[in-house]
This record gives sequence, structure tokens and C-alpha cells, in this order.
Amino acid sequence: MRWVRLGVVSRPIKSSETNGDAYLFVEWKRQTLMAVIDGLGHGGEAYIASQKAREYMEDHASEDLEEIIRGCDRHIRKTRGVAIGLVRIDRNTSRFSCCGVGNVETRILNKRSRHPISTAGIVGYNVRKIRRFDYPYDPVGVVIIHSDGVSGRFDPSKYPHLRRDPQRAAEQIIDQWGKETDDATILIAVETR
Ligand SMILES: [Mn+2]
Repeated sequence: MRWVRLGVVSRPIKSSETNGDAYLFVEWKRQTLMAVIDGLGHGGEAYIASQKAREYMEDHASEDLEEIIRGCDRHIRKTRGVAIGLVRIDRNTSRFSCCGVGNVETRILNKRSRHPISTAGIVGYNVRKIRRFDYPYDPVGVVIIHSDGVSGRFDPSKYPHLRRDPQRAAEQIIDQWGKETDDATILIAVETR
């Protein structure tokens, strides 16, 4: 059964057909794990780094967020590294958990809206302390994760259909706020009861 309505767009920098960004979305047993991954720079090397990170996270989806990031950091050492925004919705423990490293931004639109900060660093290169943020679960919550190829200046409230049609909102945000000079990815996950 599907718990979350998903909208996602990921596209490469204008000068390339290879996308150095990637995303992950998995659901099982009342849990959802999602991530946006930005391979450093762009092109083939960035693609290899972000795909390798995505595969690792998918294979270790049930571990704690900090462990996933730490394991990923070891696993992709030979690549140029990635930035990651990682969020779990756990309906068993009734919380949202978030971990971010580098320039991927996460917003939780909840009873109270949250904007957890990412730890500085590069996964695969120099991850030190990882900070996890936990928020109470809200069955009408929205999670937005985006790479820095999307300007952080967009205002989600300007997209009144975002909860109903997150795919359309994601396409509009990429259109209006995506940078041609970078790979760009936005993932919007809306809780459905
Ligand atoms: Mn980027």
C-alpha cells in the first residue's frame, strides 16, 4: 500500500545529458525513506558518485539515518563524493527524521514548518559529525528535498495544489527556480491517510 503521494523531477545541467543528481524513494512496513543526492560537480563522475550512493542507501534503508550516511561515506570513498538530504517517515514511532550533509535542503511542512540544517562536508570524503533532527509525525505533513540546482528562494505556499498534485508542483518549481548551470532535483512527498 502506498502511504505517500510523490512528486519528483531530476534533470541534468543544460550542457550535459548525464545527470549528476539522483533521488531515492522506498516504502515498506509503515516507513518511507527518501533522499536527494547531488554528486559533486556534474557529468559522468558526478553520475557515478550519486548512483553508487543511491544503491548503497537503498540496500541499507532500514538502518538508522546516521548509519546509512556513515556507511555510504565509506562505500563511495573512491568517487568524488556527494551531498545528501535524507528523510525517514516512521509511522511506527510517529516521527520524521532528517539528516543532511552538504548543499541539499530539506523542508518539512507540518503543523509547524521546519528547515533542518545540513552538516557541512562531503559524503565519501570528509563526513565528521552527523546531526539528526527528529520531529513529531503529522499525517498531513509534506517533505520537500531539493539539490542546490534549485534556488532555495521558492515559496511552497505559492503552489496551492502542492498537496493534491505534487508532481505538477515539482515541475513548476524546477521550471521557475531550477538553475541551468547545475543538475537540479526536487522531491515532494505528501502524506496521505
Ligand atoms: Mn549541485
